[in-house]
Amino acid sequence: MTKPVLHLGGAWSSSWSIPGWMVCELAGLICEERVIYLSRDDSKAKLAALSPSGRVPVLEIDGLVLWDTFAIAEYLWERDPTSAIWPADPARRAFARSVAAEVHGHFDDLRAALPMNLLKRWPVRNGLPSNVKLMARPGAQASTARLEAIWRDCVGRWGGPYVAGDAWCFADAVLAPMCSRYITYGVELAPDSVAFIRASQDAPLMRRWIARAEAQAAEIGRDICVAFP
Ligand SMILES: N[C@@H](CCC(=O)N[C@@H](CS)C(=O)NCC(=O)O)C(=O)O
Repeated sequence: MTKPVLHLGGAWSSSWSIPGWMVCELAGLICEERVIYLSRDDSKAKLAALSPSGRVPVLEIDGLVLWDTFAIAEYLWERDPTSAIWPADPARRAFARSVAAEVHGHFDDLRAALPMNLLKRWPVRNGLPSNVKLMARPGAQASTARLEAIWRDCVGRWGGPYVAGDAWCFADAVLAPMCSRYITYGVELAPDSVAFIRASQDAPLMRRWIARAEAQAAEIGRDICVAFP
């Protein structure tokens, strides 16, 4: 059987590559990983050649091309419904799916206001706008308030530290890049939000992903990584 191929962007800035990679890990899928750095002259052509949407992550598996993180998650879950992608308990699973679907389908304003960069720390250098200005961008405050309500609901219902209790699932993988933004830009949040974010960024899969970003920075140059996006 042909080995599945997972196409990813640069680890420090490709936010959707995080759940794309993590869901393969949660499924225990052994696959070949290929990285396309998204800011290069030939990036668009490379993406167009492999992805119908021109975006990553993309998983080639069983003769199929899957080009969206949610589609990848559900396909791998159907292959093995005992995997850790979703909680085993139906109520937790329904809740986790609701969180993942909301975060997957919305929050474009926040993604634009606070671009993900796992290696950058605010302030990086003089001349960049302050995080106060970033948080004044359209929708940033309202989206942050909604995320804080989601995190509070997760911990209130299931006891934390993750979305549906103490087992990391796909919903945590979808939230992880959102959580990282508040660390990157040093945005002050309520103590319970800080605790949720800290648990998310300290989770074993996230630590492995951040280590990958560090390794890419060592190879490409940290200055280049913190300058993009
Ligand atoms: N809804 C898609 C979003 C994928 C997406 O937007 N990927 C970004 C990278 S994080 C991308 O490939 N952008 C193309 C580019 O920057 O040229 C998913 O869930 O996979």
